[in-house]
Amino acid sequence: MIENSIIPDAARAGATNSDDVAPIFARDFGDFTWGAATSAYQIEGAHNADGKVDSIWDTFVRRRGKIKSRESGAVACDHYRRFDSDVALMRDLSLQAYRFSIAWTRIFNAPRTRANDKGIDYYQRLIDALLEAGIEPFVTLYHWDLPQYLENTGGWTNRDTISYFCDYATECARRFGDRVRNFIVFNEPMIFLSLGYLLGIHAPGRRGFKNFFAASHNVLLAQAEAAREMRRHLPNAQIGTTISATAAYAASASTRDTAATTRFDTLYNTFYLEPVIGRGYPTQNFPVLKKIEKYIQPGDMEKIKFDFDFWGLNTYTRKIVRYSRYLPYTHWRELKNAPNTRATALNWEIYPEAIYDLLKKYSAYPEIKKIYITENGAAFHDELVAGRVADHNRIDYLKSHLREIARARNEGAKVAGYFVWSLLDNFEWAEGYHARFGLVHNNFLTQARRIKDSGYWYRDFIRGKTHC
Ligand code: IFM
Repeated sequence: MIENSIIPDAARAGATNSDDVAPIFARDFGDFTWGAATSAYQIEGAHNADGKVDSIWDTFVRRRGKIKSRESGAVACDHYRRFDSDVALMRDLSLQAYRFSIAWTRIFNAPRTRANDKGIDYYQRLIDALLEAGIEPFVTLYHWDLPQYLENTGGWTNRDTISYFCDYATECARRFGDRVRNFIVFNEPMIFLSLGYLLGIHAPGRRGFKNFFAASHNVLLAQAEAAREMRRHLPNAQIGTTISATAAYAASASTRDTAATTRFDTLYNTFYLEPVIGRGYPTQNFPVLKKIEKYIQPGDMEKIKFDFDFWGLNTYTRKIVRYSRYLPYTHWRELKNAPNTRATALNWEIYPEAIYDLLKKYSAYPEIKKIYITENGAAFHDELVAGRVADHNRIDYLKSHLREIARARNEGAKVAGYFVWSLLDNFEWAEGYHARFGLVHNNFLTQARRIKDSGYWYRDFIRGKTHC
């Protein structure tokens, strides 16, 4: 939990949002990287092109009732075929960096086989186009799209998947490491493991503690083993990994509410961090998490550690947490957004101070050397009217969050860059296409792209012509 922060709201010193605050320009952030992010399944489409096989998301979207409006990422933004013009858009936006993920199923289309040259070639061309445009690639190895052939043998619940992941990471290091300096091993373990292995609402649709804890432990082992392989092959690369983070505030100062908030914070914010930095699983105050111990083999807690060059944080909103005697295991409930608070199209409360609190929280870990905000942004019901998307709500969101990042950085937070989620409107998993996060609007029927007002604002901000 964020210490001493009980529903802080307007009382918080330094809270921004008023009009009479001093302007902050990109240059005020000093040496900082400005980018945007996407992931393979959410934008590439071309789901069976050039030797690509099914991932768990290709199969999951075919299951009735799993995705709103029965949509899928089979075509998505067709970025696989349009990456050249999308890189031109990134250049128009003056992006300095672009975070994207590699689809494992384009690289290896069967277990223990030769890598698929066409898949490799696609990413090499994308990377070359980025470098040519002066845009630094930040490459995520795993953004949730496990090969279905591995799911068929147990997926992340099977320890054998660790060595398959290491082979894949090694291949990426060998084939892309000559031109990529920044790698991110996993995207948001907490999210894909809880939604995909505990609650069954994301791929692969499994449920229950057994799946969740076995998969969680194996993912963290795979993360460290793969990172070690990559560092061995690429001693000069920056190897990082990305976690999701949600600032949690207690609904009251009562002991029960603060203890519930600590449990929430443990699961959401530290469970997938602390073992990696050598502190072990933080199970002390949250008994159900001890179930993971059943999956720990001798030597694992050494193997699970890795000294990452940077940590990516993805963060969007906050939660206010209250104790609940009725909810088993966690004994908390998240309060609904208060009526007077602003929220996005996914009803995520807009609370910029959360990013400040999180940056302070993670910067306090001596083991964390550097942080990138690898995702932050907002979904709104954007409309293209007479060729323009006037998404001023998104501009406000970005400005208010950037101001909080500047505040944290001025106070010593180790943050070195910011990536808007997302470059393009894209496939928002179980939500389908209705949640538009892009700086660039996409017409999913024609694939016509249009830079939104927020994209122009971000471009001008990066160029130093406007401020937040
Ligand atoms: O779209 C997702 C992304 O894939 C992972 N982080 C959160 C985003 C918005 O929900």
